[in-house]
Amino acid sequence: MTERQHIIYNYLRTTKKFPSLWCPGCGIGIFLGAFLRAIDKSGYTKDQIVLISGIGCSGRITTYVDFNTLHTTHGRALTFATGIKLVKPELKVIVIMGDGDAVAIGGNHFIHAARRNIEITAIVINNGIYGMTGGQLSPTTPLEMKTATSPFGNLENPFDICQLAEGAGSVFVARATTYHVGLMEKVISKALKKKGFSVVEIISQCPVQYGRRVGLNSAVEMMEWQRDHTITEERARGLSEEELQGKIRIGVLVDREAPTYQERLEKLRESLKEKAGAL
Ligand SMILES: Cc1ncc(C[n+]2csc(CCOP(=O)(O)OP(=O)(O)O)c2C)c(N)n1
Ligand SMILES: [Mg+2]
Repeated sequence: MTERQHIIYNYLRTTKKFPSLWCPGCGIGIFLGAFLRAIDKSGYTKDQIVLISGIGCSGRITTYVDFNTLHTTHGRALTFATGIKLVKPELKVIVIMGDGDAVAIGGNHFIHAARRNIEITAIVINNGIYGMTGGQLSPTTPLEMKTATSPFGNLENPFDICQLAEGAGSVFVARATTYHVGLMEKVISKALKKKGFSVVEIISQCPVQYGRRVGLNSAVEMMEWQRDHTITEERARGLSEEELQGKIRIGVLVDREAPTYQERLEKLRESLKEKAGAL
């Protein structure tokens, strides 16, 4: 059996669920391949993993993969994940969200999960748009871009998801694109090993709702854009602000240690037990 066949037969719910709902040229399938290869190498069994998603094209991933899965409500995937991690800390809890899901309707939960440092891997598939509902602007849509809800151009500044995660306290933050498939697999593998709240942003192409609005008329053109507008973290380190203008950093951006929520909770439990015992 080839690696590809192994991944397909082992991790996909091949009966009844396919073909997928994703449009031709969508980047989510490329992400899914890299994600499943990273899982396969991680040593976790399917039963040890809980995969949770919200609503949107990205959210559909939980329909197709054979882990313990939860397809939840828009913007609330992290809240379900938090509950599961608290009750079953031995499970590997992974959340997949779209950009709207994670930082528009779910922005509140995103920053507080990061601040809390609960051990969850949060993956945001950022296509810069609300893909599923017809191309409305999201918090990562560039300024002045015309979308279904900004026909004269977007008036709002976009978020940098990685900076937001870093500022809110994530201990691991990384970014890759669907063009950089090898890097994507590597950073997902690292995030899965991290103790604490880890965030991986995947810049992904949506040729149907995004590309055609900005003159990038195919998945290939969009991925060429990714190639030409990114710079690895290693290369970026030696460059000035001016040289970095217009470049998106990819690779591991933050990797630090901090006590997790579960560790703090365990400590509190122990100290309360001691106090109760002393009474
Ligand atoms: C509470 C609620 N509000 C709005 C919607 C409609 N809705 C479904 S998906 C979506 C946006 C999805 O965008 P994103 O999270 O970026 O995912 P994508 O489809 O781009 O992968 C919206 C607004 C909903 N399902 N639930
Ligand atoms: Mg989106």
